[in-house]
Amino acid sequence: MKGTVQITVPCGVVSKTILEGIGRLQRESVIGIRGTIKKMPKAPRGVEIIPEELRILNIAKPLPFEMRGRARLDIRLDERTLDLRRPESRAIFRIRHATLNAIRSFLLKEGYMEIQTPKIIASATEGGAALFPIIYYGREAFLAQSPQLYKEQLASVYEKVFEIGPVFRAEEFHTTRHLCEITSVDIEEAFVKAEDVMRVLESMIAFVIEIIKTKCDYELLILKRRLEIPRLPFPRFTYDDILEELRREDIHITWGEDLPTPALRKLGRLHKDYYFITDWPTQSKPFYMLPRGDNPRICDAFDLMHGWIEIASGGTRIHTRKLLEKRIKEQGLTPESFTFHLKVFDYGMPPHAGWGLGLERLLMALTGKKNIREVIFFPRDPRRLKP
Ligand code: AMO
Repeated sequence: MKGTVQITVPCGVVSKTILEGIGRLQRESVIGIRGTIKKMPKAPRGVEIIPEELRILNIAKPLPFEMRGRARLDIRLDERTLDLRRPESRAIFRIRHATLNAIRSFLLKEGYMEIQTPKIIASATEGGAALFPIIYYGREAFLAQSPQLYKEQLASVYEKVFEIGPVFRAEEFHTTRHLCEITSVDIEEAFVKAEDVMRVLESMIAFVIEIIKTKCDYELLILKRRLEIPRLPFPRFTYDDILEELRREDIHITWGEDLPTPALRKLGRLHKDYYFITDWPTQSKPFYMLPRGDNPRICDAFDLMHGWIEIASGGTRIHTRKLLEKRIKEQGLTPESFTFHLKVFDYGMPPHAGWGLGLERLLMALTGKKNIREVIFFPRDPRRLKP
């Protein structure tokens, strides 16, 4: 049997040594018990143990917060390992474990090969401001914001690749949905377009939910969370549709801008489940997204949303060197920093597409947690570097 069980210590039945020993214990102390199991319908598991032998392995000090009460998140995070013993936290990370397993088995079944790309890199991919610089043997280097360039390169060799790994974002904001270190699930595939990888993404989400519903029913119960398997395909709206919808709600966004938080909040009230936003302005997306042949102001990029939160983004990529160099310059970056990447495009780069999904953002959607710090073991944000 696994989990919690009630131990009852009736005076006059158990020995004096056991009674004294139990009296010395604090919550969360580590003990071993040998005893008789008795039926007890009122106990949480329907049984209780009457101890005949008690072994005290380690006595805990008084705890900094009440394990079954509602402690402030920052206090819990200061004592994260202890916090993880709370049934709710434990349930979240069981779901995280099952989610990762489900993602991996889905992508393997779909024929993607698992890759690992460097996390110490030489140049930005998602915009320079959000990079952590490091000193690498006297030279400047950075922590990777995304496996973007390497996954594109490896898709030119293996056609279908995926990576599950850490990425680092030097975020300036203090929000409930941003962290500085996250786990990113990335795919990249040759000879396909955005729409093809969007189908992979939505099928993967539906598969993950199906698995969580069956394998984590106990954890969902603890979190008081009901999950529905979403219907496929997910709704698709263009960026222009969304701007128009927001305009009707009296929120006016200049064409070309990203969607600010109040607009996202409004969208979340209008669309509660999963949906895609497609056809983004080229200027609002990274340099590697493919501009439309008929209208280069728009690119073949998409975001996957859940309510007001962006879970993933991706698109069709540029696969010719000339256009890629032009876009790098237009985004204010220097092509020389990307020589190692650009030259791969000289040797036959197939058309390709892919996406990157923030595991923690998906877990917020799955667990219903409102703060991203709840769904990562040891969060890193601008204020928190420990524990
Ligand atoms: P993007 O920068 O949109 O795209 O990141 C992909 C997904 O990662 C998650 N994410 C974050 N989660 C928590 N905190 C953060 N600071 C944070 N930053 C990003 C989001 C987001 O949707 N290379 C592209 C992907 C691609 O085109 O393949 C990229 O990195 O869920």
